[in-house]
Amino acid sequence: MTGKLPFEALSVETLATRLGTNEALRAKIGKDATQWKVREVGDGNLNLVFIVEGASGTAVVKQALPYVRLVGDSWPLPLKRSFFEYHALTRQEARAPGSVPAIHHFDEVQALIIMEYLSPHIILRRALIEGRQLPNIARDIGLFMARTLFRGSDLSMTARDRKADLALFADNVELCDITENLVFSDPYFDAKMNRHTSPQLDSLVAELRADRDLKVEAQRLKHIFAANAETLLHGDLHSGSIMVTDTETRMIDPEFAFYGPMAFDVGMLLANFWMSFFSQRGHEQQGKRDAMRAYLLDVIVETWAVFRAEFSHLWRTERTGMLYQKSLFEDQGDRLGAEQALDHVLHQIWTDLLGFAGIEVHRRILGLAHNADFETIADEDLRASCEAKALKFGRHIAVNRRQIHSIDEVNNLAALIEQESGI
Ligand code: SR1
Ligand code: MG
Repeated sequence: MTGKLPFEALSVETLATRLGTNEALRAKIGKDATQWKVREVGDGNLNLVFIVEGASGTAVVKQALPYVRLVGDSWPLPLKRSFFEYHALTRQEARAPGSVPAIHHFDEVQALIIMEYLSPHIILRRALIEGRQLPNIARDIGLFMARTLFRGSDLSMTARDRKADLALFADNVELCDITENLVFSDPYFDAKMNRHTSPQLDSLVAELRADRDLKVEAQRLKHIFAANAETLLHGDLHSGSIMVTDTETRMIDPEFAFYGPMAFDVGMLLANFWMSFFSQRGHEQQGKRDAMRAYLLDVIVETWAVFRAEFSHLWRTERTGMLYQKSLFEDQGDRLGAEQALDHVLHQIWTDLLGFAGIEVHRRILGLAHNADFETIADEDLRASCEAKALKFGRHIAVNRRQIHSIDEVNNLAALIEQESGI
């Protein structure tokens, strides 16, 4: 396939013919394309994902479609998201080596990325639904977030480089627009594509949509999301964007990458752990989930601790950007000043991440894009009960985020709400 042919979506039937001359793919999986076995495995909301197995290896071919796969061609979406995904992956690999799949080839016109086939990795969300306890995820994800968020910001980059990147990713308008609407606004009014478990949640949903404090807070968070171009975000860092084995963790799918507030990635990620926590009761028929719930709360504590520790380490050792310059602090013998500033920055991330986490929980239950943690609970009353607790929790942490001081406080609240009956 040459970059000059116009875009055409691949299919299981056409992939080998169309990519049979692609040198990068041939080198990875074998030159005889007649031997290739192709499967389409995309289960996300947006793209095609093929696994291509040849005589000497396997690779993944991910291709964007000119519309939202979840909804269909009535919702057009630019192919250029593949460009942003490719550029985000290269930056993430440079800033947090080994944390993303290796890229073998990128074709901008065909909006496709040929990348490493991760095996035996599975999607983290699926592992958590199955009740699997992965020992390394907190450390791996905490390090990934600290490294990518710190090293993509004015704390580390030269102002010129960061501004060039800011300009590059500023064009990811349509994917930001999805987040701006689906995460921050749609859940809080009767938007067309919203859905929720009904009738069980109807009265709680009406209550939340009439909740002025919550709506104002959601809009303040949207304001921060849109106006605080602090660092290159993954932009969609939920448990469906992470692949795991018992020992390995890789972040995938950064097509929503753009310059935004550090707290967004951290908040979205932790929200997905809290949602997994609230959904466990719905999966209990496959075995008691008390240990799994305890594990998830531990993962949340550890992720935040690792993030803080690594971010602090980078602050002390790699603060080469224009913000909080060493010339103002350490070089003047004022190490305490640098630590004071670090506390301010971490405190801001903490306060904002609680807000982002709260509304991420809401949008996965009230909006268009739900998650399998709750969706796979077949008993609708049980599902609604898990969702209602998560909604209550989300509301509390979003609205009270400035008054909450520790992760233990949040986890205690989650445990308390989870044990309530009659919700
Ligand atoms: C229409 S896209 C819906 C959601 O899927 C993606 O994974 C993002 O989370 C987006 O909000
Ligand atoms: Mg995705």
